[in-house]
Amino acid sequence: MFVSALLPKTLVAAENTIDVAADMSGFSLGEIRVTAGEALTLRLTSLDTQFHTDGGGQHQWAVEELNVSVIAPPKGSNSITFTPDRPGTYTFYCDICCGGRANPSMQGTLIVEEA
Ligand SMILES: [Cu+2]
Repeated sequence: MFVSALLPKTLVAAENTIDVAADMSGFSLGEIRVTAGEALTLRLTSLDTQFHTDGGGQHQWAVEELNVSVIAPPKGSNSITFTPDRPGTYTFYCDICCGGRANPSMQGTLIVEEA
């Protein structure tokens, strides 16, 4: 796609690993752009401790339409590797802490661009 060539690639780290941190105020990345058909690893890190009453310090990164979900333990990381094959705009969310999926601060946009 012509437009995508002009966009900075800073959101996509080397070897297609994308790091996202989460705490009670939301995700460190509100928008993530990837390319359809290319495998990527999403590494989610929770910045909260186990003493959080809401969710126990766990956070999730999930995209329902892509059947992808990863849960990071308190003060820890977890990753998932997947290949989005359909271009589109998807909502990723955490369904664990404060209000879950309905909480607007625990949401972001995953943009899968045509290769
Ligand atoms: Cu969360």
